[in-house]
Amino acid sequence: MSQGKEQQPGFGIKCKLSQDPVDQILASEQVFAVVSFGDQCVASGNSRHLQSGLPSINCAGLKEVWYGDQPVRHGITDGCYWSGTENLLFVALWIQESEDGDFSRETEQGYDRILAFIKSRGYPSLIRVWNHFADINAGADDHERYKQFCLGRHKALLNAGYTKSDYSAASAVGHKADNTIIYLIAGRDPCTHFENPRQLSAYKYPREYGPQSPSFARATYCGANGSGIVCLSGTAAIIGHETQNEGDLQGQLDVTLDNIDGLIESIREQIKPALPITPGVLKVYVRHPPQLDIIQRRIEAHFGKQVQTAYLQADICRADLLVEIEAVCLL
Ligand code: 3EB
Repeated sequence: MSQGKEQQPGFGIKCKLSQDPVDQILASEQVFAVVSFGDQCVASGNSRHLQSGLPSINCAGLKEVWYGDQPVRHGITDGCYWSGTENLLFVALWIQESEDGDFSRETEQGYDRILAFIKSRGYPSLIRVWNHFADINAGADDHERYKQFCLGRHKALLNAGYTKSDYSAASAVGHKADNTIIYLIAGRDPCTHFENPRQLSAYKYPREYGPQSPSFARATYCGANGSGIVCLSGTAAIIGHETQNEGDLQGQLDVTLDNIDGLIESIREQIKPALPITPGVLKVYVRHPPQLDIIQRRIEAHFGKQVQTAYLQADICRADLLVEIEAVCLL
């Protein structure tokens, strides 16, 4: 692939972890958003500062920062906290649950709103979506909140005209805070989504996992001329559609890391970049914080200590999963 081609402006999106103060980070006009890791899941007065409700286990004041390559415009419209460049739009939305509300319906309404917003602004293409809410494993059988979430998300995607081929990389993990947050990156132009050869597509999961299979892709590539980013979805110890190594942390890490390697290799074969695809930032969702040491040792041995990694306390969407890993890869 030839290098040094004129890149379309606005695809120079980057993700980094930082412990700098929020105000200092936001002093840059090229910052789309700062996501603070902590136990609050709330909007702040600033459209570019998000609190996701997931605490870092080992690093106080850690933040995820998304940068563009030109100044962003930003604001708050219809409950959507947004920032954008010519090609990319970053949007966050919080949903306040009512006491006796229907979580599936509330999810659908939140998604309806955020999808309508990205469409109206001219950025209909989903690149990466994060979903965090409380008590993800609460509720029996089909009433489990993750399953209710999957129903609501899917209805809204359907309402807005999105089908399987439009599904993007995503994560859905639980926090212990009050509100639901949905945040996403959307693009003006279509991007490329990938599945994992080791896993059944989530949208094809059989009925035993709930009334509505989860609507997401295993990875999304957004860029041009072989540059850009590849976002890997939250990845766990699932082969085909089945959880592997229940109750066995090392065994789950083995499968999860193999899944990530297999996914990256499959993407590389398909987009054939001149350079390898390497994780630049990892987020590791840890169900039991006392297991951090084992997990961290394993991740550092696999990816190297230089890869920026956030270890976050979170409940994984299947009660039998202990750990889930997502990545933003650079080309
Ligand atoms: C899995 O592979 C684990 O519902 O958006 C991973 C990433 C998972 C995203 C989602 C769920 C989601 O099925 C769970």
